[in-house]
Amino acid sequence: VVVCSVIPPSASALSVAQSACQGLSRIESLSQVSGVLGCQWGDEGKGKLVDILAQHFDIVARCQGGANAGHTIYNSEGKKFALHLVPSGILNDDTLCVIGNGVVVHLPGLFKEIDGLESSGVSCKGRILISDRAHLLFDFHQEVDGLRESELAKSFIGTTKRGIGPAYSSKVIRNGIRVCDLRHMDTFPQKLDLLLSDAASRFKGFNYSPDMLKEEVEKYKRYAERLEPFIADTVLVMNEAISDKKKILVEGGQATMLDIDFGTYPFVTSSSPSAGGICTGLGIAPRVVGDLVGVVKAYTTRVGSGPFPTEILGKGGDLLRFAGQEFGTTTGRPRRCGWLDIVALKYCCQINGFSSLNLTKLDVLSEFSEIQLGVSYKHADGTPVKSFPADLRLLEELKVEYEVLPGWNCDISSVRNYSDLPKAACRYVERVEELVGAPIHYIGVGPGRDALIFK
Ligand code: 2SA
Ligand code: GDP
Ligand code: MG
Repeated sequence: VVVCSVIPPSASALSVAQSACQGLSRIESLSQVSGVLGCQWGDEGKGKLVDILAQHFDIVARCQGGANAGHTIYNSEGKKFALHLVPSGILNDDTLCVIGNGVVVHLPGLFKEIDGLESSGVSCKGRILISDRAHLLFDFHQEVDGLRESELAKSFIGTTKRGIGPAYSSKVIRNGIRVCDLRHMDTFPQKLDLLLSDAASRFKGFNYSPDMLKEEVEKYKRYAERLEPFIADTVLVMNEAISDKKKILVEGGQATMLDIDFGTYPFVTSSSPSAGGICTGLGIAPRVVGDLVGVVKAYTTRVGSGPFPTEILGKGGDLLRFAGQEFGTTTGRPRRCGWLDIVALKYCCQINGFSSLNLTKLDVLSEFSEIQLGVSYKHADGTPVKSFPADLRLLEELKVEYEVLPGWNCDISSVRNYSDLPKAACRYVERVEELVGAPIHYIGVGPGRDALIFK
């Protein structure tokens, strides 16, 4: 329950100016190649931070995932944009947006997104480059995604059904079709036929006919023409930009706990949303990658199936979901909600080596008079669990130990200076820093561009 407003109007102008100054120096000190990565199970608010930082970077690049991502951002007039494949730098006129080789690209979706942006007044012409090495994600991959989920019945993953798993499967099994293949329409039908026949032989529910192939080939001839100005050797583009001292910001999709290697497998996505994905998905060397900012919600959400140790079931979860408006940006699905999980966050920090964190949606916790922090895990027999476990059975059985912190019962959404936050809110932020061992440099107190506190 919100009972007071914390900053007196007279203090706010000075606070905003101080915060803006501190923010600028924080942002300007980020290294030439920096990254923004998700620390939990996605939807931490990566898009918002990328949009804000993009004003100070020449290039914003996506390195993995596809249109499963949903990044919600607002421009300075408060107009909302939901991005899926287009990097969140697109609202800044001077930023070049790169879709790297590690991304799986659904062309009909990409063109729809570009058309939507253009009709909202965002010029995309000459501002988006797509790697010639990126793999194409076809409509049939999406159909197969749905068929796989049905086949899994009760153990379904809860994918976005955007065809992500099947497209990465085609890539890894080595019969995928890449963007550069669109330049050879003579061999394209044969390649697509192989993919579609494969799907038809695997799934009874997949109807494949010669007409389907013909139709798809005709569509892709048109797409190939439209895509041509966007295609680039982005490995060269990125490395030349690095030599030219241009500033590059890498935008992660999903998050470490959904990583194909480090996440709660098999309830994960099919790419590498953690630090390693930056190099493999863009073709840049590890030594050029500098600061990585981990984005972490002040609580936890997860969409889809799979383990979630700090999940709040019932009314508490509903309260968080409505307070935080926790519904999927891509699918509209209600997100599962729970308390912040320090064990998972520490594991994620180890994997990525973040230089700082962005704690988002702190404003949402204003609804709670007490806030819980999941600080450690115990086995069923009471012995401590050392780190986030791989074993799903263990994850189901373990007990989470919580620390209870007082809430602040105030609206903090208009605070712009750290020292103007209520004491209890600062205590929460500082306790998280202490437990995790990484500094929180950015604190989100609302969805808008300006709703960011620099610490
Ligand atoms: P997929 O579609 O194969 O990548 O799904 C596999 C798992 O990865 C999860 N996943 C996500 N989790 C949170 N947010 C995502 N993006 C959208 C958003 C999600 C939406 O921004 O809200 O709209 O539903 C995202 N993308 C993939 C997915 O839930 C599966 O658990
Ligand atoms: P992403 O996938 O990590 O970019 O996150 P999403 O865009 O899917 O989900 C985050 C949601 O929270 C979006 O609707 C954002 O507008 C919103 N958001 C981001 N930061 C904040 C914040 O600090 N406070 C509040 N209330 N909302 C935020
Ligand atoms: Mg999202």
